[in-house]
Amino acid sequence: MKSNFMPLGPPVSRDRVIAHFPKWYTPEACLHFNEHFHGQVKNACQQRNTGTVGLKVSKVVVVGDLCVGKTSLINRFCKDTFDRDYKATIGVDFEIERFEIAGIPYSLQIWDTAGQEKFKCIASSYYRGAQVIITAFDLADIQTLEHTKQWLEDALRENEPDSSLKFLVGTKKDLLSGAVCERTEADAIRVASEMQAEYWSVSAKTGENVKKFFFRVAALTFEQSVLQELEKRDSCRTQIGEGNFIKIEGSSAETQESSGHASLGCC
Ligand SMILES: Nc1nc2c(ncn2[C@@H]2O[C@H](COP(=O)(O)OP(=O)(O)OP(=O)(O)O)[C@@H](O)[C@H]2O)c(=O)[nH]1
Ligand SMILES: [Mg+2]
Repeated sequence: MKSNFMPLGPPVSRDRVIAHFPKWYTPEACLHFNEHFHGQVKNACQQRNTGTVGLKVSKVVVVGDLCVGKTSLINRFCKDTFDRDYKATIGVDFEIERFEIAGIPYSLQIWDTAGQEKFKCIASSYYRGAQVIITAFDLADIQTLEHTKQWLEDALRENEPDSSLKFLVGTKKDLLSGAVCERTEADAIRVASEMQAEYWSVSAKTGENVKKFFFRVAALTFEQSVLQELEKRDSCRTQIGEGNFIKIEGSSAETQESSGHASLGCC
């Protein structure tokens, strides 16, 4: 069954087109090593057979201590801006980013949450339904790395087990260099492995790795969405047989007609 879907809104900007699978930051803490889209995903995209994935908006939440640079990271990617002055996020905010991945439109809704304790209650009510959880810390402030496990735990509590892709991001890479940077990264990679998260170091100030990071997030999320769609379709495979009755694979001719409607409903 081919999807004849029409993407909504203006065309996707050329610098949001992802044709090749983006690479990890470090193989020591990455979600998978594949250098290409999964075979089934590639086929589905080539045949424009990705179902509702092109209409989907996947939710990404960014959490972490105050002042670690969550808003700056999002603003660098979404608006290509950087502000040296700190303006605390109050509650939550979000941006929608539209991509074209392997020829299929795909959108991320990126939620920026407040790190200040007094806003935590409001922010945490937006954690639910996150397909991606990005936990950020400041590479120049090691204490913020120590708090990342708690931030992740809080976000996971609001979501189904194993339903979210996890990323650990060290921000303000421009402030560190040499041995200090290497030592902090090594600590962060260890924490990321324990969290089963993919690790990235970025700088919102210089823009280093920011686009690469969000492309990786978008591609991994897209691939997961397509695989889930294909799996859902497989587990509920129906076909219209001769004589216009619903035929369900593996069931007898008698039960085919009686259970056909229920099965169609779940597809
Ligand atoms: N040098 C440097 N400074 C940064 C970078 N990213 C953010 N900052 C600065 O760090 C401060 C805090 O940045 P924000 O992005 O507002 O931090 P936040 O995590 O959103 O803070 P809350 O909204 O309070 O949770 C600001 O003064 C930024 O200019 C970076 O990559 N390099
Ligand atoms: Mg903020």
